[in-house]
Amino acid sequence: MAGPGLRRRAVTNQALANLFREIADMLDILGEDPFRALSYARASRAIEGLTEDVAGLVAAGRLSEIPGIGSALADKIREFVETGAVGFHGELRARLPSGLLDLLSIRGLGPKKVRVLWQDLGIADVETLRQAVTSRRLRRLKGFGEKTEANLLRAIELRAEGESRALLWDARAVVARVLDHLRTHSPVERAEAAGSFRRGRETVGDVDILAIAKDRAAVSRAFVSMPGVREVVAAGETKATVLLEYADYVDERPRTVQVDLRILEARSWGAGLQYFTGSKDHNVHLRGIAQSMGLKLNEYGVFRGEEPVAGETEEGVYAALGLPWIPPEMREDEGEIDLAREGALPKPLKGSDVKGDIHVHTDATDGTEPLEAMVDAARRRGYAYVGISDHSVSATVAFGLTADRALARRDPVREINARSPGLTVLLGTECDILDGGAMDYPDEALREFDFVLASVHSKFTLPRKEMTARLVAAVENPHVDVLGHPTTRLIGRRDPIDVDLAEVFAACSRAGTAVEVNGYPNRMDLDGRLAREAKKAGCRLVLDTDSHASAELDAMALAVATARRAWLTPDDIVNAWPLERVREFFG
Ligand code: DGT
Ligand code: CA
Ligand code: CA
Ligand code: ZN
Repeated sequence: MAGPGLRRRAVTNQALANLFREIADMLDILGEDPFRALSYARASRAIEGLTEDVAGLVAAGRLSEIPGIGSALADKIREFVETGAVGFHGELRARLPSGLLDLLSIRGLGPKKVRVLWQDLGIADVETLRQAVTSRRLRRLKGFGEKTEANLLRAIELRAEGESRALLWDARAVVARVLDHLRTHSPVERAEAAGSFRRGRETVGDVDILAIAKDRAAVSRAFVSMPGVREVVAAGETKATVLLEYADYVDERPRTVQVDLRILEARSWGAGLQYFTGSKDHNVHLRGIAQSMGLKLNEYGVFRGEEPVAGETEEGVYAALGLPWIPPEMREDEGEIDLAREGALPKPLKGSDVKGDIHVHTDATDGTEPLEAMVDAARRRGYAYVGISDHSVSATVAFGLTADRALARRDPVREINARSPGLTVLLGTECDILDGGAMDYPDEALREFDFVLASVHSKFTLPRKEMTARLVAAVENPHVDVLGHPTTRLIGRRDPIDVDLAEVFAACSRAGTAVEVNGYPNRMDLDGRLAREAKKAGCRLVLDTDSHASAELDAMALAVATARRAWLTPDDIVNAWPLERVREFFG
């Protein structure tokens, strides 16, 4: 599992960039010298874009190579590298109410607006802001209006959703930490994660861990004394609950997630795993089936009267109900039980069915590692091919490439392919879909790439009709092979665009354009339900990671979980095919 630890260099630079960004914001909120704020904001961006460790630059006395870093800022950087903090940052922080900076995490609020809210209405945290919005007190302020109020309310709700659930990617890291701790520091005989995590939901409310052990008290003790436990909510012999600290992968903010541990009897392991995996609706349906067979189903087993019929294994529990084992990702009571009874469950996709990843960024645009490093990482995963898809020119925030510069990479790609058999590098592009549905590169350029991934990165608020026409036009372009992250939602941050996906899927199906399941931690776009719709509409799908660093190639596991939630089979998925068939599909 890739965690922040695997990209240490980026973390240190990112932490300093975040700190400078916060200094700039605080200077603006306090209404101090705007030029000073600007220089911190610039420095923050410069540090974020560095490909070298800032600590290394300090050690080598090379700070002056960073553009826009004068001697005052250089002092602050050295202070940060030496002490892990910047005193000036603390001084500013002390001048502001403690919850005020949280307002900046609400979409649509920048430092200037936060200053007005604070100075004119005394709003200093998210809750008071919510109250002010619902009692319509903001619309009287200069620069705010009814529309702003409505947008802010939605942004506050989104943030609350994001705060209350952990990303599946972060939950994976938490589960790995917990299981590893229990296995190395307690006499646990068996331990697995259940709940929404095991079902592969894109976010999880809490993490459910199940265990078997003879010495239960020892396991429970080890659990509540794990590193990172912020609070012990309950500590019993069969059940314990803690709040565990972790850092959100995407914004690196410190967060907590609840973790439940239940210690089961070996004879109930399968029944407990089945019960605590859920979903609740799936379980209710199963209990109905059990009753109709004169059986009782609960977390301890399947019983006829007092007589246990099954419970030790999950397979046994399903078999006792006349069913084959159902993959956890399908357990949402959306028809899977009937299919299972008919023996018609789709064969679930395995991670090893995936033969390549074709949404990968490099440091030529907004990735953090060079082409060679990303290719090596793909090779280590055993892929047959990897598609490089850096941004097109319109994506200026992502350092988009001109068509010439993007196509100039044909030579290094050819060279890598010539000297390394086994893995084939495909040169693609993640080309922006412009407002009207035209592509950011001309057709003459698009036809030169091995594949074209078309994505929306701007103008997210077009009205539904225009947005639908925009996407339909893009997927109908004969050079476009894949529609990237079709809804553009960012979990906890940006709602999906308003678009008639049925119409877009129909167009993809007609045009032979595949649809992406993007596994990037806060995208998960399409989700399982929409990916199933796409399949029903006759579309092929592509499972991608949108990696910006080699450790993020692990996000393929999230795309695979989503594909299983969508009941997809290898034949539906372009990058589960051998290279020759993929090339044919891309034409
Ligand atoms: P989450 O944590 O909100 O992302 O979703 P889950 O599904 O992990 O829900 P959670 O942690 O409350 O419970 C884990 C599983 O335990 C749930 O999926 C099904 C089972 N479960 C919990 N409460 C009930 C219940 O009242 N009835 C039934 N049938 N199952 C339950
Ligand atoms: Ca849960
Ligand atoms: Ca739970
Ligand atoms: Zn993108």
